[in-house]
Amino acid sequence: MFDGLRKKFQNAVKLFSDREEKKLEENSSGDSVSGTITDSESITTPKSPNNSEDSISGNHKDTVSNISSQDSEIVRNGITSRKPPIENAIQAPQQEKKQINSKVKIKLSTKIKGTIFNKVRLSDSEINGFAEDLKVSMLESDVSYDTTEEFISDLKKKLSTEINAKDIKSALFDSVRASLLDIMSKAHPINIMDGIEKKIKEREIPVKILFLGPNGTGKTTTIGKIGYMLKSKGISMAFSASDTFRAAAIEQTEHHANALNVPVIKSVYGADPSSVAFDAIAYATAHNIEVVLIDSAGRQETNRNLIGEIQKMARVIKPDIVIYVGESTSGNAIAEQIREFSKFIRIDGIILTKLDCDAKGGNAISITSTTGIPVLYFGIGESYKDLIPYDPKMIIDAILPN
Ligand SMILES: Nc1nc2c(ncn2[C@@H]2O[C@H](COP(=O)(O)OP(=O)(O)OP(=O)(O)O)[C@@H](O)[C@H]2O)c(=O)[nH]1
Ligand SMILES: [Mg+2]
Repeated sequence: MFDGLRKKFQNAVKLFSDREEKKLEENSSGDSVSGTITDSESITTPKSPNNSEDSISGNHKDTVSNISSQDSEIVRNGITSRKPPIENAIQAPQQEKKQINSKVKIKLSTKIKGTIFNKVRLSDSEINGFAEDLKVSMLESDVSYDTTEEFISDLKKKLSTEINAKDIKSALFDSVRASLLDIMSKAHPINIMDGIEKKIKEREIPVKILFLGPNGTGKTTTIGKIGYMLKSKGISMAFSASDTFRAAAIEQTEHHANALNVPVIKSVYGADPSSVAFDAIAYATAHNIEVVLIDSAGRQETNRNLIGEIQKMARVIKPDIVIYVGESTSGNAIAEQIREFSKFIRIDGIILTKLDCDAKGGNAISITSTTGIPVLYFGIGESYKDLIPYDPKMIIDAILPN
């Protein structure tokens, strides 16, 4: 899980922080100890009128008055002159190249000050470069465009303050973590188990939970997993085999019901799914059963007939919780699918399945902020125990381990 994101985030942070720390190291060593220009480095100096080497001082200063702050001062025989950038040597008239082996005193830059005061402020271009690297990594990992943009602008704000010069990597990790947490905590989180237990306590039973989503995303398997979870809490339930459309769908629901020793209410293929759900609720009411888990056939958001059918189901049974089951491997398409579905039917929460098969994992980050609907659980395998609660901190720790 999250392998793609982990590698990309860590590479981006490591590359950038190594580069910055190296720059700082070089600059700070230049601050305290004079460096040496090697014999191979050539320095351009103006030719003095009397050809005396010592007279380079005054004339040269005029010639190079506009060189950048990156340039170095050359201290030679007690006289200070300037060293233009090696690749950008100023070609003044009557200059000659000389091989000089002399001491170099590197100028105090912001970064050297950073090493003195343990604080450093990254420049806008440095922040933009880092942000751009992360942005590409996120988009490649299926994080949605809008979420990526939002994350990047939040991160830039966080990075534009002073950060610890001694440990740039940790400072970057902390900022990235904080921005990720902001993004992932967008939709108000709901804990459906708490909600179910509260309703049971108040005797508002049966609690009706409808599962819907595109074909093959894992709806029926997830009903088995939620059933397993409810069972471990001692909560009674019935299953409604309301996928009367796909071959073997009824038997599949029955299989899970038998495995968990739960009653299943079913009909024949082609029967009205709403009436099967209605019967299941009546059965639960009659038997004091606390929860009804209602399956439905897979459907695409573009199929108006099947969307009409699920709307009817919602009208008839008035579910307490509607759960959209989508697979994380769908990439960016999933956010659009959910948005389309929610135009027709209220969706209270999302379960993102097959995260174990998703090499990228970006949906886990962006789905909540993109849709505004909370993710409830992740499906991480095919067995009953392979359902874990949505926990932004857990995801962040997986992507950016301490
Ligand atoms: N690896 C993995 N496989 C899963 C997960 N959830 C479901 N599956 C598998 O996905 C396949 C489809 O699961 P179903 O539960 O039948 O999906 P569905 O949405 O009910 O399918 P339809 O009713 O045909 O729309 C099955 O082989 C499941 O075992 C998961 O989290 N991880
Ligand atoms: Mg199914």
